[in-house]
Amino acid sequence: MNKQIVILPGDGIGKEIMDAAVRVLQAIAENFNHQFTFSEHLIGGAAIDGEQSPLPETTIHACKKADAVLLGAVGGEKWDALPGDKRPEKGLLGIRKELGLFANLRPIKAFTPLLHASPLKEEIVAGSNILIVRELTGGLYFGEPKKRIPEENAVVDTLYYTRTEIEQIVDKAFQTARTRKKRVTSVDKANVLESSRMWREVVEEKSKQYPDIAVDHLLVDAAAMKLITNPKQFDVIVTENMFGDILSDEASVLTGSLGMLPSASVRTDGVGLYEPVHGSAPDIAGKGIANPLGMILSASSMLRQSFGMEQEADEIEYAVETTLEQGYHTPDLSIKNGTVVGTKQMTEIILGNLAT
Ligand code: GGG
Repeated sequence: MNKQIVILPGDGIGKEIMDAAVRVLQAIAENFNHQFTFSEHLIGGAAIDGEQSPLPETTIHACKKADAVLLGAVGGEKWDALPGDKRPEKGLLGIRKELGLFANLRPIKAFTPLLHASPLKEEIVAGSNILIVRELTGGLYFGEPKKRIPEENAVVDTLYYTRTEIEQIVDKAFQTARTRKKRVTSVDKANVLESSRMWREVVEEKSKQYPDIAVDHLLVDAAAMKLITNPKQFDVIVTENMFGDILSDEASVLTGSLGMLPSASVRTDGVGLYEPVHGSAPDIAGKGIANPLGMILSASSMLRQSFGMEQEADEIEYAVETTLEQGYHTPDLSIKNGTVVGTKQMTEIILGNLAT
């Protein structure tokens, strides 16, 4: 197959981890006789420096024409003083909106060799396998007004959702649950927020169309507690934009490191965007020690979800798992009697573990 892939390395460790993912994809292309063409574009702080905009038109145009988009990470101290609408993060939010990517799928799987890497007890973590379905183009991140009000020395952000937006993400969660253990937990704050009360109504209504799926509701505070005390109770979690962002970082504790988590941002059809959950980690950028696994697993998710390449995706996941079983890990993780390696060495070992 011929596929055009746009790569947006972004900032901080973005370039290092993107190099790792591209090398793995090139090896897969060779092994399976595919042709992947990569075209690199600017986003985030790198785009502010190069093009005076966190999301240049050329980047939007290239992403819309591509078969899939891979993104590293955005942000960094250098751009922290900029106003909200000019910051690197605006580029990330903007490209999700431009591409209509309303669903962000964040799988959280506890790999057996990493059970000791989690600060939680092994019996709590072992066997956890959760998918957080985060709404991605609405809520507090996008609602207007969103501004400072100098005359009142005050500030406002708006949590706005249309019923249609809630329906489409809830549908996505139910449909995805059909491919898993058929359990959906909807997370909200319905005891306080009007938006959450509508969210709950929609989940109840939609659940009638999916009688094969078990549904329950949890308040976000309770969900945060249960994620680290009884994670095995969860299969699919569906929630609004900000709750999903926070809960998935918390859930990364189950895997041993935020660097392990991949994500897929998708819509009903068309181009998807794949990126690790973590940010640009400026403190370790350029040191060659970033964990490339969240990025590599995002590339594997791209092969599976955008290109239907199941065997190719399985092969990458197998190579990642084998590498961890062999005890290799970056410094953010720990494995009993393991070997600490840098980003490039980790990538070489994964390449060596791909079947040829
Ligand atoms: N790879 C993800 C990334 O760069 N995250 C930084 C960030 O700004 N995240 C906000 C979000 O995911 O909504």
